[in-house]
Amino acid sequence: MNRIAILNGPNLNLLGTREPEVYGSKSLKELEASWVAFGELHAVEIVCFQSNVEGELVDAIQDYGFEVDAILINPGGYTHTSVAIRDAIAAVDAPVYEVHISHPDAREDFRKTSLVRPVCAGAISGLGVRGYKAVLEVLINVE
Ligand code: CA2
Repeated sequence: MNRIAILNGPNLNLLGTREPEVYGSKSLKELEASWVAFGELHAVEIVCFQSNVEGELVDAIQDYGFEVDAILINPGGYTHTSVAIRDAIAAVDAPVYEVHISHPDAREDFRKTSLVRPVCAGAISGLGVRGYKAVLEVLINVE
């Protein structure tokens, strides 16, 4: 595992500003810096990208999906709606892991369907923002 991309979708740029009981108190910038530093400790390059725009996430999946060894993606609200993001995940070589901070299955009914999960290699939810690093630990095979 030499290079991993972490992609975050709509509204995740607001992390740390509202609803800390659901989404934690750290900003996305702080979290991204901690993931990059964790990768550096283990000689793995971590690249991070966030967009509120569906097509930009599709572009990022296509761009990184043939370059990196794995992708972590939190598609935010697009998880439940985006055929385009699902199709992009299915089209690339890199295994893609779905990450959610909250546990959408235990929330509103409209969050109970994930269009991306069937084409992902794995998924984690409900463990707060620590879920991202938990996936990194498994992929890099360290704690
Ligand atoms: O639990 C997750 O990670 C979600 O992907 C978060 C999405 C939601 O639509 C999904 O159903 C589950 C929403 C992200 C909103 O992020 C905010 C962060 C801070 C303040 C307000 C919103």
